[in-house]
Amino acid sequence: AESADAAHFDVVVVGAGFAGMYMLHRLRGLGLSARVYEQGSGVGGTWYWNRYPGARCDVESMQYSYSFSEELQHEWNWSERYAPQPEILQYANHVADRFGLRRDIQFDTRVERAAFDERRNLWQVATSDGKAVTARFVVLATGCLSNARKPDIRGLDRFKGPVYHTGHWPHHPVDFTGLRVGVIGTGSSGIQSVPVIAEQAKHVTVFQRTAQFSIPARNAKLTDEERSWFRANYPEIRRFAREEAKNGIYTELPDRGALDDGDNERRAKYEARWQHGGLTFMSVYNNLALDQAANDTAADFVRDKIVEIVRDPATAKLLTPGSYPIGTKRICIDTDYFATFNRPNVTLVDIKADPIEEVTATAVRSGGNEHELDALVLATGFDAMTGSVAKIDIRGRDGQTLNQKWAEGPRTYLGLMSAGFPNLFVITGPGSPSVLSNMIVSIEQHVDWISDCLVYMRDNAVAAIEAEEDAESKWVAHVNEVASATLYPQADSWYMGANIPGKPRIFMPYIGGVGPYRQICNDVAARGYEGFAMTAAEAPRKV
Ligand code: NA7
Repeated sequence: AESADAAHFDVVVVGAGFAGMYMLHRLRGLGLSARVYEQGSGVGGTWYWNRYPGARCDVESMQYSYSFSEELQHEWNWSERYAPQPEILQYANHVADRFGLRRDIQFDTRVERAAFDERRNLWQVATSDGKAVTARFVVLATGCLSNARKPDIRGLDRFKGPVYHTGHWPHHPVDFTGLRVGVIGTGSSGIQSVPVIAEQAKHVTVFQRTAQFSIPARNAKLTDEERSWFRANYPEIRRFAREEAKNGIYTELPDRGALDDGDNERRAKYEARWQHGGLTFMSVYNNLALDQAANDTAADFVRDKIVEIVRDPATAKLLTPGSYPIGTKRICIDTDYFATFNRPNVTLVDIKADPIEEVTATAVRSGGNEHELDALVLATGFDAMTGSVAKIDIRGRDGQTLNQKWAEGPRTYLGLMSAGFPNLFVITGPGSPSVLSNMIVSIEQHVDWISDCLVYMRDNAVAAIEAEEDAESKWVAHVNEVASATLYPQADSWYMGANIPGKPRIFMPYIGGVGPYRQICNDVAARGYEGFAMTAAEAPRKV
């Protein structure tokens, strides 16, 4: 509490989502002073902003939760297999209260500028409340999917009715009863919200640019038995998620490729996972992300399901994805998405064939057709992974900005630091498994690594740590090389920055797997932070 008014902190953390909260908790444990700045009025990050109808995590609740506190994981009762957004936000608030985090978090405040003072090895941080503080370290816990992007659609500002973005949903309840609602975008957010909105609205018009693959969630209430099973098995489940799972999720690891099985056997396996529901559909086989022919078998299975579910053949055809390998855009997890198009009050509009020409005061016009609407929902996604960082004016050595440095795409060493920006850490940054993993597993790993690094620096009287250019270049090359051995770069995905006009096309996350990645990070630390340059603190002068 004392440090609240001080102008200097050991660490400034940007963002009070799951990354910022755990970082703060660890810093406290190390006896370091910290201030967290959060632009929202509460904790939770992406779960604070994404309040759209039907919002859920696509990782199961019992796994999408912190593991750092035994008590926490035993006392919190998740109600459903996939927690709805309000419950995840409640959990974030519970964590903030339980660990007394709020007293070091300043809400409603953006970090606008951070400049490194090379002479003093200090960051000067300016915030939106007009104040300035200094800190030895800055940690960017700014999140990967929290920077909602408003699309450049002509006339959008002229629309008379309300316009909502799924990623920036109002705090008050939105009632669509009796309204004609247009939803633009069919990624996870569109796919989760359309069925819920369709139950309430008079009519829903879905504007689809790219048809997406989606797997049923099979959401259900969690039973006491299920919760107990998880709790009893948590040590192994968490260990597996950290060390063995590619994506930080406890599941069976496939030992066969899709083409190793005959047609019937393969179909039966896909069917079993389809019935089970959720993300593990993509780990039926070990080569779905690697081999086009293998991938086709999974894609065809899902295509057949869509045709089975959707009654109108023309609509079914439009909803059938064809332009990219399954899984290379993030797979969607839905509840009744495809079946929703059997409702009489839901219409699908193909804006690939007939792009939106403009929005008028009362309609969206595409292909010369006016679709009359009372409200618009933009489910158009995020400037992912780098968008929130890019909004901050970050200046490292020689006044170079991070945006200048990342103009051709983000460059990091291990996703943790960028050369030329000493004492600046990123949590789940580009170049780390991040969005290809269970985010909480990756967050905990980064926060623990950074915490250990700070202890090392303290014990060894190190004033500044910085990624070396050479190590960074090698890491960037490695990240690219691993990605290009997969089918992922084939899709126009937000992983590739392809959803933002003008954004460099680079596969941003590290696809080598959370287990191997953790090992690499641990090895680097064990070798005295290999690839990082350390500046010694000046020895105290003798008097
Ligand atoms: P996504 O996955 O980026 O989806 C955005 C959707 O909006 C997608 O269907 C886009 O079509 C569409 N889109 C984007 N811009 C436009 C414009 N200008 N006009 C028409 N349609 C557009 O975002 P989500 O919020 O659904 O999900 C993001 C992640 O959050 C998700 O993967 C989970 O990890 C959680 P496109 O496919 O680009 O043709």
